[in-house]
Amino acid sequence: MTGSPVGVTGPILVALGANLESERFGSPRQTLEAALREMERRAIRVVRRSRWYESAPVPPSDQPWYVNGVVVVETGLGPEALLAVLHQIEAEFGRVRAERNAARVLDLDLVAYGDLLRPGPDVPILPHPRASERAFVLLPLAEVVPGWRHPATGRSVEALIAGLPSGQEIRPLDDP
Ligand code: PH2
Ligand code: MG
Ligand code: MG
Repeated sequence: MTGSPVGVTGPILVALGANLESERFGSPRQTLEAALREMERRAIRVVRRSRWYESAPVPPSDQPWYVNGVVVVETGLGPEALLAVLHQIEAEFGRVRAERNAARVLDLDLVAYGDLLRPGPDVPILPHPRASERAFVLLPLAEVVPGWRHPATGRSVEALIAGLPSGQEIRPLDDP
């Protein structure tokens, strides 16, 4: 992939999610659109984007449904720097870090940084450890990179989707 640091092949994938209104940006979908513009402003080029999806909270709860999407980006930033910028954008957008899976105005997750494998625990695990179990990541991912293979397991995104347990409710939103 052009624009990525030397030695890394395969797409850099960022998953976006939101399920709370933002005072500054409005609905979750408007917030996600604004977040994409902010990424561009910070030299994270969005080269492909999925449709937006609405999805029930995972695990099931009485939180509002989420809006989710996945984009392919190109950037000269390495994984640490990219994550740092994504976290800065979340903070700028008013994200309050509460417990895991809490409702949020903006979530920007680095799903994969090309074929890079990082085991943790001292660095964030790559690919994102929960992405392969989540319909709200896999369905939009299959749209932007059909045939994508998990760099650790070699399983295709289509196979991962086929293996999802039933019950994760998700549907594409109409185009604007
Ligand atoms: N994000 C979570 C937890 N649960 N559920 C949906 N539907 N969409 C999300 O983006 C999401 C979630 C933690 O980041
Ligand atoms: Mg997340
Ligand atoms: Mg996150």
